[in-house]
Amino acid sequence: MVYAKIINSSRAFSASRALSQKPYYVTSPIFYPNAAPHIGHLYTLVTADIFARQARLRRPETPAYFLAGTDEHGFKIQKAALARDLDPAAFCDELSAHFRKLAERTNTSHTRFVRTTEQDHQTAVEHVWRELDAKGLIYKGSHQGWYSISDECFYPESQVTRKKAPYTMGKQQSFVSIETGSAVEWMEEENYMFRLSAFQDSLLERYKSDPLSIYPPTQHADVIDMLSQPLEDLSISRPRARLHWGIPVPTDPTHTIYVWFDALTVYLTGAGFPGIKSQANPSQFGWPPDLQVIGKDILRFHAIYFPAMLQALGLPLPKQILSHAHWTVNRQKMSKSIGNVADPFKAMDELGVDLVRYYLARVGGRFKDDVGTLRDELLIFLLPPCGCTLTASAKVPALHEAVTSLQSLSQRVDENLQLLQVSDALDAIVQQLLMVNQMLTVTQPWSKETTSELTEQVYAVSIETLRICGLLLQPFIPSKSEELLDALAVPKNMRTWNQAQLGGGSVGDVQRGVRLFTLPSKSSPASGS
Ligand code: ME8
Repeated sequence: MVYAKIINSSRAFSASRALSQKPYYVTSPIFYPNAAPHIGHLYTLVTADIFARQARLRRPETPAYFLAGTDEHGFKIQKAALARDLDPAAFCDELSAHFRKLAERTNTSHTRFVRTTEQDHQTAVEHVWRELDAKGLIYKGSHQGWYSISDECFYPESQVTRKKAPYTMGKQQSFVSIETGSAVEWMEEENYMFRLSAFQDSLLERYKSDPLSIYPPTQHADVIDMLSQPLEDLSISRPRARLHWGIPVPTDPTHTIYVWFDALTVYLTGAGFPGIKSQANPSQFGWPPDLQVIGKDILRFHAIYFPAMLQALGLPLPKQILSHAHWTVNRQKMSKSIGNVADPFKAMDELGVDLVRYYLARVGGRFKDDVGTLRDELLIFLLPPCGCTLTASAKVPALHEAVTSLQSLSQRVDENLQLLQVSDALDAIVQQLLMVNQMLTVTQPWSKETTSELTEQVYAVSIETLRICGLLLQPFIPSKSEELLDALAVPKNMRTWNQAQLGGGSVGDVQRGVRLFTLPSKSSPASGS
């Protein structure tokens, strides 16, 4: 019921998005370069890329910024570098390059790839710290709790459980996070704290009043739940003696800034912060993000910590978060730390970039364990017409059905994307192609028994379908759709979203799309015999 309401309000929302003249800004999380990337990272990148590309097609005259990058500080990286006996900076240089290569190989259209070890990012983080400090929102306190190095965060007592080591009769046990299963250790130290609790009410109010701000709705509800419990202040520094790999606290070099405080600021770095604050029109650089694509594991950081930091800075909040599920192996999250990963480079070597992109976008909502089923999914396109015998009277209705559906296709794809339902958007295009395939089977334009007028219309509809689907597929499979549009001789300047309308562009010398508007009525005898 709640979701029905959301969908109803989506039209107004779409209209407001469509009218905004601000550059579009989409972000992916910045990845820990503690090990090579896996298919989960690629999924996030491809999802964000689909939105960036679609934004450019919808408003070709307005820039669309897309931030990606690597999150290079913190215990996790310090530990991983130590394990390889490498200096953390050299370690990050090597691993960050893998993530950049992944983004490039996959054809993602990011406009910035920020490494948190870059100077302009460090400047932005220091600026945020100083500003919050000046506002009295940072104080020194003694903090204790269960810290997970793998997740780089503290967990409250209620979120931790004992885990007995196998075959030790319970004599050996460790403590783990209930949510992620990651090992936690007790830490007690003096930290700088951010007054997160001061923002509890305003954030709760914000999410209650904006059901579209987090997708899916279950996660929107989770955030409301989290904000309905008492919110503790956040520890945002570690003693430098324990954590040396990070940005020093500008006012106290014996402390290192907490890696999440540092990492979340990257979204501001990517939009030109702190320079944007002094500009007359800061939104010209894209701020705030229109969409933040994240895995559900980092929802709390993006839906609570970062918006609180922004409210503290007096900056507008990101408009929407798309919090996706995880790719799993044997029901366990695919993870660099566990090592149960599927290699995206191998998948792309074997299957090609666009096939992998297609698979991720199409089945992303359903989450298979690996990419092994990809070929099966794609076989559907290669199936020959079914060859079943159909009556002549079915011919014109099949044509009508295909045309009617084609007329509303771009709107349906658009609506699904605006509702952040990527796989439904792609599915609508695939269903249209299947429908036209079926139309060809039914109308049999190659048969002598089909009138030449109907044959011509069927071919025109088929080509128009390929043109429109080619345009709409651009965000999902950019190379293959380009090949298709080139083959159809669709001019490069006629490949925008607006042109994905029936009769909205010329296809080589096939100008017959116009005739589609004068189709015979469903019951017309022109249906062929
Ligand atoms: O959390 N399935 O980095 P990270 C789907 N540096 N997506 C997955 C996935 C899986 N099994 N595993 C990872 C961090 N991802 C922080 C982020 S942002 C300021 C800092 C995707 O390398 C998913 O989007 O552990 C997840 O949120 C992201 O990779 C980050 O992974």
